[in-house]
Amino acid sequence: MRLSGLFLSASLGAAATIPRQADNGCADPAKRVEWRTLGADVQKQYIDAVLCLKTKPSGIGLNTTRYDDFPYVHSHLDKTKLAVHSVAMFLPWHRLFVQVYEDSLRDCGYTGPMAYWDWTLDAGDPTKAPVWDPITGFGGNGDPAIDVMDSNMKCLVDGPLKGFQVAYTMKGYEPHCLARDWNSGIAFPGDMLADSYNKEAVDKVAAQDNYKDFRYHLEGGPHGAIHSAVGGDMSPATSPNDPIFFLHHTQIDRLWTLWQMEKPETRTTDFGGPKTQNLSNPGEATLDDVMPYLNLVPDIKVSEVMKTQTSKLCYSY
Ligand SMILES: *[C@@H]1O[C@H](CO)[C@@H](O)[C@H](O)[C@H]1NC(C)=O
Ligand SMILES: *[C@@H]1O[C@H](CO)[C@@H](O)[C@H](O)[C@H]1NC(C)=O
Ligand SMILES: [Cu+2]
Repeated sequence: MRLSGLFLSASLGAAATIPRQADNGCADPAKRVEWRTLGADVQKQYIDAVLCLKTKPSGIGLNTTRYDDFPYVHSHLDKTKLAVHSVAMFLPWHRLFVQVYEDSLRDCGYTGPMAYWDWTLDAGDPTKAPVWDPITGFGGNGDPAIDVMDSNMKCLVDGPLKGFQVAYTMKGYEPHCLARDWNSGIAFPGDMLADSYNKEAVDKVAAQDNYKDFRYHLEGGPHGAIHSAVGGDMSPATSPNDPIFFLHHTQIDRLWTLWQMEKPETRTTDFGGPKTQNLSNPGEATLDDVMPYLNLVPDIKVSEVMKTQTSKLCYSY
């Protein structure tokens, strides 16, 4: 099921008032797969759809492209009190964000499965991960000689995304080349913080027995490590500038889903932790909290996306 059709009447800032529905709307869940299993033809189709998003108009009234809507929304939420990181709604917020991106790729002709990057498979040497392939992947590290923004923004020099222009930095509208800066250019090349996202690290996260601790360790551990290790545009809150963001966050969603499926009766309703980033008074999050999307899709309650096989979302891993 495609999500966009359900959300035709976005109204400014309004919370979704769609009543909770019985979970019988997902007869045929779409299976999401690891990037390296797609095969070269489907990988090309995926990346062609990414490039296509850069040719479509914004869906939220910006003067930039559909692709740029994603880093814009993601970064603007982090500048406001409506934080979606370091708070309980980190996982459900990104779950829907990734779904909206998938729907956009489909509008651009992508017909293959939604793909994730299972970085545990590459923890031995993350620099050799198939996602960086210069022909079938997203290209590799940025070139230190091309540091256009004078701030660890090193342009890609290979792959189909070479020359990919993104529109936003944390300062606002600042068009620039897509940049990567593995290990911030300092640590030894093969490392890329892999100890934080190898199998042992992920097993430790998966061993947490409640949502609050699971979210905390997943976000601060493997999730944050990949953002830092890739560097460049992947480091600031404009990180959806790098299309690898979405393969990374599909993997994060996968780990949450697999954790939920271990005890579906309790874990598909287990939610909690800080509601806001205010350390002195964070408040306690609830399933009725409304997640903000700045018109990318209508705002929606956390409870609506706790399961991946409903009338709203319909996929499996
Ligand atoms: C697009 O909007 C930004 C402000 O967000 C502005 O700085 C920029 O000049 C605009 N670009 C064009 C081509 O109109
Ligand atoms: C954080 O919470 C404290 C205590 O309720 C409050 O005084 C303060 O204004 C809050 N800070 C922000 C930035 O909202
Ligand atoms: Cu994020």
